[in-house]
Amino acid sequence: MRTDKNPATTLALFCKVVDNYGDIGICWRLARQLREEHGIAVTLWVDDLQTFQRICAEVDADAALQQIAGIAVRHWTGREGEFAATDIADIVIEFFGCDIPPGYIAAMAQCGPRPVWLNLEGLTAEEWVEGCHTLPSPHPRLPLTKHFYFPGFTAKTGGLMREGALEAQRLQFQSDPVAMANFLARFGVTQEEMAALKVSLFCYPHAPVPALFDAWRHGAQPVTCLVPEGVAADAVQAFLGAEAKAGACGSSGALTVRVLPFVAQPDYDKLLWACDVNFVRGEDSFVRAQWAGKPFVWHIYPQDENLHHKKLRAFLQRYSEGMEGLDAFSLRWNGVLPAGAAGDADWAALWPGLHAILPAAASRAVVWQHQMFAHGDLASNLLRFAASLR
Ligand code: TRH
Repeated sequence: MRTDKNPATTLALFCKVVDNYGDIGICWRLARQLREEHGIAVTLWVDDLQTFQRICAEVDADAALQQIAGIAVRHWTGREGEFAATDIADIVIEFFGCDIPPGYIAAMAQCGPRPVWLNLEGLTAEEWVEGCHTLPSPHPRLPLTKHFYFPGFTAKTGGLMREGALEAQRLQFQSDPVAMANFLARFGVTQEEMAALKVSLFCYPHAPVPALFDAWRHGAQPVTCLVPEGVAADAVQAFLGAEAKAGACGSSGALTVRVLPFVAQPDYDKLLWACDVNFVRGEDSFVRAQWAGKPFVWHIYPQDENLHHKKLRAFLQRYSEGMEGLDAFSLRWNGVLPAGAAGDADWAALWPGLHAILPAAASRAVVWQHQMFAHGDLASNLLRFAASLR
């Protein structure tokens, strides 16, 4: 294989958009970083171009093949297709076990040398990940071995995705109040709203948003909640008494809710950097909130048999370090009842509990960030592992 510094290295990344934006959000970010920072010629295979378009406006939802930011984007239409060995990339990544076409796998077996084949898994803070990271999985019939690759929060995992220039960009933005004010003003945020506690809100529809709005409304501190269009739409609509479309805004008591457009990924980072507290969800926004160096609350993607409760607790165990206000709030935000608890959560107490520890959470966010920096970044770690297999 050519080295990861060699622009001729080719990589195919297969992404199946199961639900929401996270899968394509992660794959698109990874593809760009591999191309821009490592000179890899990336082909991104995506089955749902319409969802892709929401986070990247340049996407043509009808194109079988298109070039965006130096990346070949192919519409992945199914399991059919015949491929020759010359079609196969040096590194083949299937995101989250998305089952690449059998014809592609058959052609991989014809290659000499064989491509590196990785299954890039989802992020979890659970300990078992360390034992499974980089494990081989030989193909039952063909002379091919796939390896599992896990992102994670420890040195025994692949780390977290982070662009090389991200931290410098963030620090520059956050040290420039005019740039931050101009950014927020683009969405109609007024000076008065900027002076309040600024909260970005990205969560799944089942989050107890109405109860939180009530707590904010009756709280002592003014809160400006910036919510992307389509997020918590019912609760936002009920609060505004009007359709929750971008540009809509309303106030009641101490709370102002403003609906933003769903912005492109780089602007979403700026939103996180400009807010005082970020509510994030899934995987990618959850990681971006960690790079923002600000307090955040995670709404985890729900899984069967409440598997996500375990994952949430595993993360909080690593992260929340004595911040009971964050633990209590996060568990209730995710519908996890603390042992012995029953009935409705008391949001009028949970919010002040979180609010009181925000200074501690801000300090923790910075310490955590530096701990995570020490593990390098996922794209570089992954390429180093791929090179070691050849
Ligand atoms: O969209 P999500 O809920 O994705 C989830 C998770 O990835 C989960 O692990 C997966 O299994 C499930 O989908 C099927 O949340 P996530 O991961 O935060 O992805 C959102 C993406 O959208 C992220 O890349 C940030 C981006 N985004 C924008 O670009 N602009 C915006 O305005 C907002 C709110 C988000």
